[in-house]
Amino acid sequence: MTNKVLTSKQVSAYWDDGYAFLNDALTEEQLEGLNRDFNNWVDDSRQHSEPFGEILDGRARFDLEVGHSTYRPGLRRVTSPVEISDNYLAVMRDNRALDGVTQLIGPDVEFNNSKINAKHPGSATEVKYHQDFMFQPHSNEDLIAVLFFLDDVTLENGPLTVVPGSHRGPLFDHWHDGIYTGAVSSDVKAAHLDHAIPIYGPAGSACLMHTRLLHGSASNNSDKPRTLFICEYRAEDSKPLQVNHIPSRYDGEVVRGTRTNRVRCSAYEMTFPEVPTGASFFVQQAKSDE
Ligand SMILES: O=C(O)CCC(=O)C(=O)O
Repeated sequence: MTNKVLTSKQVSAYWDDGYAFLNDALTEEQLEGLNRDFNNWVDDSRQHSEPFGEILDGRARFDLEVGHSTYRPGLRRVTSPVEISDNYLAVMRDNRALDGVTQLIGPDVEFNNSKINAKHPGSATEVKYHQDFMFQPHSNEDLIAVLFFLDDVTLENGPLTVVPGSHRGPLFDHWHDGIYTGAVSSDVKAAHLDHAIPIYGPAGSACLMHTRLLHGSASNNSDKPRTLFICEYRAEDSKPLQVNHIPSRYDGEVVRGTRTNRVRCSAYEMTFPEVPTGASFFVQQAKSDE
């Protein structure tokens, strides 16, 4: 039986607003393990000047931001950390937020993909406004991204910002002038920015986010890091319609409930995204000034 970590008020707020915030989504031991491995990867990155490592489709696993150096490492993305760390794999398979995901879209839940997004102190890295679903069309929209806070997230260190209720609105095109930018147009952004709110809280907490929710995040203007471990899950009857943009050998592993071999379809239209060739979606988002 699933632990009910979300109150019924939080469950209905999730469907109204498109997100839920959960304190203590990680145990102290889990948090320590994740941070220890991440800090080791940051240390490894000091020896590299280009994105390095390799994921299943041959792209780099570790992505570096502009200005990265031995003395000021800028490791901004680790793709699919669950494949190279027992700590990340164990958390992906079992954590308190997954109980919340199961309450929302269960009982049968599959793993979709995972990544780390890091903004080091003073990092210029920002995430342009987008909807995750536009990177990963599925037969229905019961997909949730769990964004685990590996550091305290504050208003200054580049918190996630979300537009509450936008998951109930349109799917916005992420193609502009024939280029897949992985972001909404500047007009769409401008129309929603006033409604965006920051999500912040202590290390170990998590935000559970609907796949259609419009969101982004600004650069880190503080002297503290902001690191997120992002794990995406889907209802087991939500079938992918395109290759996973973050492939891993754990794609489709049932993490709660059972395999039903059923497919459920919802009605929507969109243009297929571009299959990425760069080390992360930061490369796609850099293709436009939108
Ligand atoms: O790192 C962030 O602030 C947001 C992450 C995000 O939107 C994503 O990776 O889809």
